Amino acid sequence: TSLGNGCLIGRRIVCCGETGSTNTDAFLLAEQGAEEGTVLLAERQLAGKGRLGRRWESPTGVNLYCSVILRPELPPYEAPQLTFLSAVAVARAIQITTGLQPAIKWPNDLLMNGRKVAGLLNEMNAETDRVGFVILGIGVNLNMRADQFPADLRTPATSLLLESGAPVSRQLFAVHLLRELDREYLRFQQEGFGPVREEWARYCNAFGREVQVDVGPNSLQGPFMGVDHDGALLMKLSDGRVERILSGDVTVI
Ligand code: BT5
Repeated sequence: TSLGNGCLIGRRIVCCGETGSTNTDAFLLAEQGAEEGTVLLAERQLAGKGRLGRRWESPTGVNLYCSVILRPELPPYEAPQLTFLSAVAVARAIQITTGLQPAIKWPNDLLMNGRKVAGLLNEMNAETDRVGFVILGIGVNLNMRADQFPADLRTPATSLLLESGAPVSRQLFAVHLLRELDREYLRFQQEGFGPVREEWARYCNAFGREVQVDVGPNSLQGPFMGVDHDGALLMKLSDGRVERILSGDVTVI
């Protein structure tokens, strides 16, 4: 299938019933030369991946598991900009399909009422000075019921069904998501990171607010100032210095 309408993203869509991880499949396809804009969708993932070796719960038929192959002309350190781009596209697709506004939690979570409804996992293949390809991995809990979450995720996680009370069509959600991704990617190529960063800030749950960031055993507090060109979180410390944080856990206080 293909999304048509001259879109780059979704000009080829590969759907499968069951797979290990759509990101792993997309990575292999990209290595074999699959064109930019190729999208993989699965009904179910047996080994859905989160970051840092974590697991992404991927039950059959109820959610969206999607990976998109991009070949941007970017230096590798700027590739994280695409995570912000996909976060904005997912936020918009959620807003269009449910009428509810999600919040983006740096760096890669989408929340509704403080609970995680979607996660992003971007993987890249890069040489030293340029990106070969990036896989945008997107998991959105659409129609997952409370009893389909493992017990430890029932409080921290949610789905669009649980938040809005109405089921969301997977096809419709996918169409909106791919359209928004396409639009944002085109604008990103023409205008750079600026507009994505601005849009991201509108959805961010912490922008300008006092946050605590836990980095390993250390914890820092201060106002969340924004994100840098490489995706680093910028926060102002009490001595006025601006600290760049590349990975950590953010809590709004
Ligand atoms: C993520 O990792 O949030 C990235 C998730 C990316 C999933 C997509 S699905 C399509 C593509 N193919 C893949 O194999 N992956 C991508 P992270 O920030 O590390 O969050 C993982 C943590 O979120 C887990 O340790 C759980 O605590 C929680 N979690 C797991 N499954 C969840 C779910 N379905 N909904 C909400 N939270 C979940």
